[in-house]
Amino acid sequence: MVNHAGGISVIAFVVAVAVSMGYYQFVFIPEANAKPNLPEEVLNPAEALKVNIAEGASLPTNGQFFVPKEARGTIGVSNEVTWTNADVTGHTVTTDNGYVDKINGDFDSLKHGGIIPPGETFDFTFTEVGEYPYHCEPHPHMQGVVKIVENFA
Ligand SMILES: [Cu+2]
Repeated sequence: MVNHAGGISVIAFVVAVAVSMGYYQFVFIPEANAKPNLPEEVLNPAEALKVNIAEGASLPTNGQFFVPKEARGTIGVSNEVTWTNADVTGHTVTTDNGYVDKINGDFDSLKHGGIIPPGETFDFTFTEVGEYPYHCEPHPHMQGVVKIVENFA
């Protein structure tokens, strides 16, 4: 009587490894790289935070630049920000750390139409919780941060 149990378990092990590698390569990685499937209220929140780009903001002595300097929103409620340029000079809203939103791309007005002209607005929706520091590219003394927090409702 020959015992085949050893040989069978080696074959079973090889098959299991092959299957899990295939799953990782052809199912797990493509899903991890795909755009996340997010609820409508995160993609299009009911409210947008308002940040004013102050008149005279291009001058470091102005004291007021992005107002409020810290804008705090809630995911699924107010995770969108509208910047309004109330100055007579063009400005940008540009990420400090190269942040790229999985849905809406680069957090940088320069990648979405360029410098914000006087009287115009720039809008960005953050689809994940986090802290997003930013500045104005031509005027690096202009600094702000958007904080998107969890919805505990
Ligand atoms: Cu500026």
